[in-house]
Amino acid sequence: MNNVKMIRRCPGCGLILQSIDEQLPGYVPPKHVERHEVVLCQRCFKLQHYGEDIAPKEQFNVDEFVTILRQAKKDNALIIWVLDLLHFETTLSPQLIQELSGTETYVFATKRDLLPKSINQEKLKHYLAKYLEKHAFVYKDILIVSTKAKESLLPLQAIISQSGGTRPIYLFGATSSGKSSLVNAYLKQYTNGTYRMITTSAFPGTTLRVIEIPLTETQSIYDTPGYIADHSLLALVEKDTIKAMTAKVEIKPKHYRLGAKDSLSLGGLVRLDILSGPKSMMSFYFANQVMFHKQTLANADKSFFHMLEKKALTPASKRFQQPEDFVPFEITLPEKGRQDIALAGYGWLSVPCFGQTLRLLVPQGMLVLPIPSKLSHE
Ligand SMILES: Nc1nc2c(ncn2[C@@H]2O[C@H](COP(=O)(O)OP(=O)(O)OP(=O)(O)O)[C@@H](O)[C@H]2O)c(=O)[nH]1
Ligand SMILES: [Mg+2]
Repeated sequence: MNNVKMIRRCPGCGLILQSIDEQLPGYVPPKHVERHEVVLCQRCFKLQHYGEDIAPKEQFNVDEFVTILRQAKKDNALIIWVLDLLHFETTLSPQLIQELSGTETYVFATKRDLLPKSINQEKLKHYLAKYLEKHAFVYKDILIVSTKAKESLLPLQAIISQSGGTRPIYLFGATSSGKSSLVNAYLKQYTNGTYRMITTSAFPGTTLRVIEIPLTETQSIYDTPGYIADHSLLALVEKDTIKAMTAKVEIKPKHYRLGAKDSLSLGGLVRLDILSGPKSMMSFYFANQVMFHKQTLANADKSFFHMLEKKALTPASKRFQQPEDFVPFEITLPEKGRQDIALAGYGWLSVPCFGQTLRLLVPQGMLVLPIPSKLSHE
C-alpha cells in the first residue's frame, strides 16, 4: 500500500495542491503543507485575505462545463442554476439550455441587492419567467435572492430539506454569477460537515474544479466552476478594469435626454451615438462608478479618444484605446414601446422608442444584445 498517495485539494478553488512550482496553479509553500491539515493554495489565500489575484487563470469553457453537467444528470442531481440578475441575458447559451432538459432545475437569480430597490419584485420575476420560457429553459421555480440578505437563503434551505437527504445538489452557472457566494452564505448560517469557505471574487474563473461540500453523512452540495462567455467584457479586459466596472452597491440608474446629433460616452469602454430621432429620456444601468460624458455627435470621435488618451474616463482598458479597437453596432428602434440593450458583462440601457437610429461603439468582440424592457419605468 506504500504507493497509495493522498491527494490534497485546495478547499477554496478545488485544485490539487503542489509545492513544486510557484508559477503553476495549486501552489502552496511546503512549510504550510507540513504544518496544517487543511491549507489553501497561495492564490486562494491571497484572494481571501487581500483580494489579490496572482496565479495564471485557467479558462473554463462551455465544453468542459457540459461534461460536469452530464455527470450531474447521470447522478440524478438536483440542479440549482445561478443567474446574475445584472447580466444573465448575455450569458445564457442555447447549448446549455438544451443540456439541461430532463433535469429538475431551480433558477436562483442572484444579486438582487445590486438592482434598484424601486423595481417591483413580481414584475422582475415575471420578466425572468417570460425570458426563460422564450428561450425554452425548463425550470421548476425561480427564486430571486441576494447573498447579502439572510432571508434569501430560506429557499435554498427549503430545497435542500425537501430533497430527500441523499440526492446530490449541483450549482451551475456563468462565472461570477455568485455560486460560491451562495454556498458560503448558506454554510455560514447552517451547520455543515466542513467549516471551510470557498473562494469568491469579482474576477472570472475563481472556482477551478468541482468542489464537494458535505452537508450530512449522505448528502453533498457541489460548487462548480462557472463558464466564461467569451463575448463578455469580463473575458476581454484586464483585472483593474473589471474592478472598475463591477457594481458593488445598489445601482443608481443615470438618465440623459438625448436626441439626434447627441453622443454619450459610457465610461471609456462604450459610446452611444444618436444618429436620428427626437430627444427622449434614456436610462443607463451601470456600476455607479462608471463616468458618463455627453458630447455632440460631430465632436464624438475627437472627444472620446482624446479623453481616453488623457485617462479621463472610468472604467477604461489598455486593450481598447484606438478607433480600430472598437466596432460599431447600429440599431433602428420601433416606433413605439421600450427597448433595452444589454452590453455583455457591463450593463444595459433602456430607451423609449420613436424610430430612432442608435449606434453603439463597443470593444471588438463584445456582444450587444437587444432585450425586452427589463424594468417597470418610473
Ligand atoms: N452584492 C452582491 N454581490 C454578490 C452576490 N453574490 C455574489 N456576489 C459577488 O459577485 C462576485 C462573484 O461571486 P462568486 O461567488 O465568486 O461567483 P461564482 O459564480 O462562484 O464565480 P466562479 O467561481 O468564477 O464561477 C463576488 O465578488 C461576490 O462577492 C450578491 O447576492 N450580492
Ligand atoms: Mg465560484
